[in-house]
Amino acid sequence: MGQAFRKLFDRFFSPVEMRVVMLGLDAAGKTTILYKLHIGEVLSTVPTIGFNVEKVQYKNVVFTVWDVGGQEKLRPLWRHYFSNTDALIYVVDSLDRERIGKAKEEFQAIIRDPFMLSSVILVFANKQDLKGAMTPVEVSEGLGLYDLRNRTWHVQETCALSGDGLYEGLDWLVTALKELQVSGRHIT
Ligand code: G3D
Ligand code: MG
Repeated sequence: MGQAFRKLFDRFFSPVEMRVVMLGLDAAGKTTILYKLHIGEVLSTVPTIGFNVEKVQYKNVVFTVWDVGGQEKLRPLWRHYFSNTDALIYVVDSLDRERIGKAKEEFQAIIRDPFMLSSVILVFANKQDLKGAMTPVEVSEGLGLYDLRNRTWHVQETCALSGDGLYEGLDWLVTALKELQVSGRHIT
């Protein structure tokens, strides 16, 4: 996984830093994904602002990761991490039907943030190995993706434990980012 991932991002290489934020409710699988990618040492910090941020960098690509949900008061502080975000990866626990409404609420707040308006959106419908998991279509409906206008998005089925789907999702992301850069829509 790590090697394939590095090859993928080498293809994308640009001297400009690329910022990816990976968000989702707690227990969605974000930390598992970060480690599964094997792209570097995961640095975990608990800033004084009160939420735990994980960070990993591979060449010009910086991933920052944190849990969302139940922290409306902290939202204004996210801005610090949102500025110049090229891509959002939103991770959903596909088995957690009870909290898909909460996942949607947080997701919609994030993508409407002015700093997020130009970022492409990759959704990982995670935990597909579990019986009863929501399908990608159900996750898309659950998050309200079909109602989005003028946004580039994609839902990828994943199993973070095995790594299934992670590479395919990131491959889509790299291609989408390249297209945006070529079309000049992308502001860095
Ligand atoms: P988070 O960082 O989004 O909070 P974690 O989520 O990466 O900590 O994962 C939460 C739990 O879900 C972990 O279990 C992890 O092993 C499990 N998990 C993550 N991805 C998958 C998946 O694709 N399939 C299955 N079956 N489980 C997954 P524990 O037991 O360690 O809390
Ligand atoms: Mg975590």
